[in-house]
Amino acid sequence: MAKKMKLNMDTRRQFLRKTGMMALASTSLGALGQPNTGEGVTFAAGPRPMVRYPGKRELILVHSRPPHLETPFSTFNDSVITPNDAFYVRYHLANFPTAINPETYRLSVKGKTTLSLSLADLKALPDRSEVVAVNQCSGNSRGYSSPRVFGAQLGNGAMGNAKWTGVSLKSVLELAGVSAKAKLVTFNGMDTPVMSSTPDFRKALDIEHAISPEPMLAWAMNGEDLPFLNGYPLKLIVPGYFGTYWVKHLSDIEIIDHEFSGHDAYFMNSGYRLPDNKCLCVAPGTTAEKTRPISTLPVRSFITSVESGGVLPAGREVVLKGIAFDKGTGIKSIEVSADGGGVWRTASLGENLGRHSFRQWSLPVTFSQKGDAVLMVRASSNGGDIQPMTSSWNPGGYRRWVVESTHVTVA
Ligand SMILES: Nc1nc2c(c(=O)[nH]1)N[C@H]1C(S)=C(S)[C@@H](COP(=O)(O)O)O[C@H]1N2
Ligand SMILES: [Mo]
Repeated sequence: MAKKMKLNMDTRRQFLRKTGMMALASTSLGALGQPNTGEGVTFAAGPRPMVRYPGKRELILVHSRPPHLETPFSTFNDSVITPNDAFYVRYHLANFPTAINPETYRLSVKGKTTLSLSLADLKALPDRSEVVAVNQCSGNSRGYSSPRVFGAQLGNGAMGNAKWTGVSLKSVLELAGVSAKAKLVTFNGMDTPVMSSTPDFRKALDIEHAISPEPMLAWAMNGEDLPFLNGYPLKLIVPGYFGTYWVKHLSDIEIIDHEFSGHDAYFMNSGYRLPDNKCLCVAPGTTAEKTRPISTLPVRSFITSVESGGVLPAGREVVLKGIAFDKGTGIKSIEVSADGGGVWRTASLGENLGRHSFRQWSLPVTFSQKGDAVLMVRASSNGGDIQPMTSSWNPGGYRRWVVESTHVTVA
């Protein structure tokens, strides 16, 4: 107990010191953020500074109140698992916790009965499991939306792949008791709005989804306690679904038998929605008549071994490497083009860490000519989806789904 108290004090002290000092001490304007994709897109705000928050290495600052930090893209080339200190951070509400005592923390679960579970209670449940899964923000890559949309101008670093340890949501819901009339399960974290006019950040899952085997209550990430800024001490993991459902600092779960409505249902009923049609898109500049909540991850792939603006050698073999992922059907194949989409060659797939994980790929190529080259990667999923060559548009700039281009110089 003493150790935990001390850890908690340290976390708090460190946090206060570092957040207080950060603007003065750690903000450096020296480093550039993401380069452009080569599609002629630049970020409206110009170069983005690197910042260091507690428990984190230097990450790209998107904004600071509340913290919104992007992972530098080169991280995804270094390892298939995103390190805890490199994992991106996103909050909506400025009043987020800065110190949490693991001894007094309780998770409230309202079903037929109301439970108040400690971390020890959760860790003692019998169905502990692990999953490697991608957490991707709905707005990842929004900065490439064309025409531009409102919202954080994100590069491709609002995603990460980690091994999550916890128990199934289902087991905890069943402990509380699920009535036959149950319709939705709502989730709330410890962060709150500063002004009462701002809605709280709450999310909901359909009861069928909530009691399916996949959603998990996780206390560990890559074998360690969750990083504070990624939702310590407990986070909802929804494999295959966008990060908006992965509620951090989870404190309240409620099974309800009616619609989720009112002021605090804003992030389900107004935010994080897509046009309700087959393409989930509208003509640029227009709005959809009907919308639906954003849900699963489309299949995406990236080249990680070289970024736009990079230089590759002519006349000798270079191994192109990258990652791909989808909503959990798994990656079936990867094709790579080194000539802007003319000739496509099949890449080799790396180790399979599970169908929700990043899947690494590699392909040796030899460029015979010097000059500019456009590299592309296209993933197919076991579910039968393939990345399209052109992107569609939606007002939120959510769910980017297109074959990405990497513009390099061969020299
Ligand atoms: N409590 C809480 N949980 C939250 C959010 C939030 O603002 N508050 N933002 C959500 C969104 S939109 C994203 S993209 C992910 C980001 O997870 P991370 O910060 O752990 O990377 O957290 C989700 N969970
Ligand atoms: Mo998000």
